[in-house]
Amino acid sequence: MWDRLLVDCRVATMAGSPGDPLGVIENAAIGIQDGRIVRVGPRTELAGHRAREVMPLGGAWVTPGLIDCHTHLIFGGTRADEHAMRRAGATYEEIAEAGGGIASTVKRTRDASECELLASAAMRVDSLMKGGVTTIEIKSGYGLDIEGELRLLRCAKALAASEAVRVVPTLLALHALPADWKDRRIGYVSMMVDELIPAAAEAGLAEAVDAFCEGIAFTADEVERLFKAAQAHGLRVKLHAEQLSNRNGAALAAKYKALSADHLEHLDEAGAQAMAKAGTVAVLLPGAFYALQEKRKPPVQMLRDHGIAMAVATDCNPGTSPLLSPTLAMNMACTLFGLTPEEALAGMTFNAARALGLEHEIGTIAVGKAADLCVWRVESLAELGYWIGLPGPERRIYAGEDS
Ligand code: DI6
Ligand code: FE
Repeated sequence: MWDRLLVDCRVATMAGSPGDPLGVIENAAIGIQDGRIVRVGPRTELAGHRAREVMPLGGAWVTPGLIDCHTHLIFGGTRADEHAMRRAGATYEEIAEAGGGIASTVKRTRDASECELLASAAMRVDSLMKGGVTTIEIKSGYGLDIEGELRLLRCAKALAASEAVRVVPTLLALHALPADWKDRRIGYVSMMVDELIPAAAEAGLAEAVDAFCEGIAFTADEVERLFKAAQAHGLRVKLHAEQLSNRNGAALAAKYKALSADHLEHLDEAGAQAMAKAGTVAVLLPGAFYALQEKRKPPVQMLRDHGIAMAVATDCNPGTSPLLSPTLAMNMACTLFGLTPEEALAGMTFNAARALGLEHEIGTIAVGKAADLCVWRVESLAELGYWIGLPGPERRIYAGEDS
């Protein structure tokens, strides 16, 4: 006997075909046992099965639980003051060069106790969960020294234990050069490459390694040193690439078989070709584009032409994307970047799973996968990309349980 049987629903498995990208099953049923999906199909095919709990869903839509594959949500303080400065005309780069930006969050993060960090991060996680998220990637990157970065990864682990959500920790090892290392760039990169990566890998605190490849951050050569070390320690890589300018980050990411290259507003043809060849996912972050009031959009048609998978994420962070809603991220991906609602939903399910290297476990409704599901009281799933501020699903099921 199964634990649960969801009936009277329409299912988007997200494991469809080019002609039916949502993989729709009308009048469907989903069997759940031990937190996993054991059957999905038309109800008539599941008719003989019994379950301890039968849940009639009154014709609602069921999708995989949403996956937010790019966040930086553990940090101290906020940057609401910079939001005001930017409204008065200052640019993100100007604020960063004047000692604000990431450096100011680093200070607030260092000053915060672990308890304070966890409490404020839990509020952000809860908001994303209410929006339908069942898996969250969380990057470090506001420590900027060995202990500070490891501390953030330990916080991510603590959140994973306390919240009903899967947390995927990423070591963002090269995010910003601290002011006191200004004249010692090479030494700083060496510290992260030679000490931080081995320490994080040995402690099992990170699934992947990330960096910010940008004029105000790190060069492609510096990032390459980091990627070599990550690979030597068995960690996958991903990269903040071509956000504010083109630094050949996408091609570098592809060279190291990165799971994803993220942002990509300034991606060029060569970068796209390299990503397509390597199977690197493009993670689009409309919250940062919106908050920075950028003009240049990621080349979505170029990504489509190359068959590059597109994911969508909140980039939840205090500086460039204080975005707490996955449904708003999907709406913005449609309205600002021109994704179809189906692409936006694939971007927060199947393609987001690929961006985390977890496509065998989550991202579609299929036998053997985790029973992470959202039940949406909508007429059509196009509404997920349509409402501006849809609060979230009617039910969110994580590992087979409502939460
Ligand atoms: N790119 C971003 O958009 C964030 N980090 C990064 O590498 C910004 C983080 C911040 O401003 O605090
Ligand atoms: Fe980011």
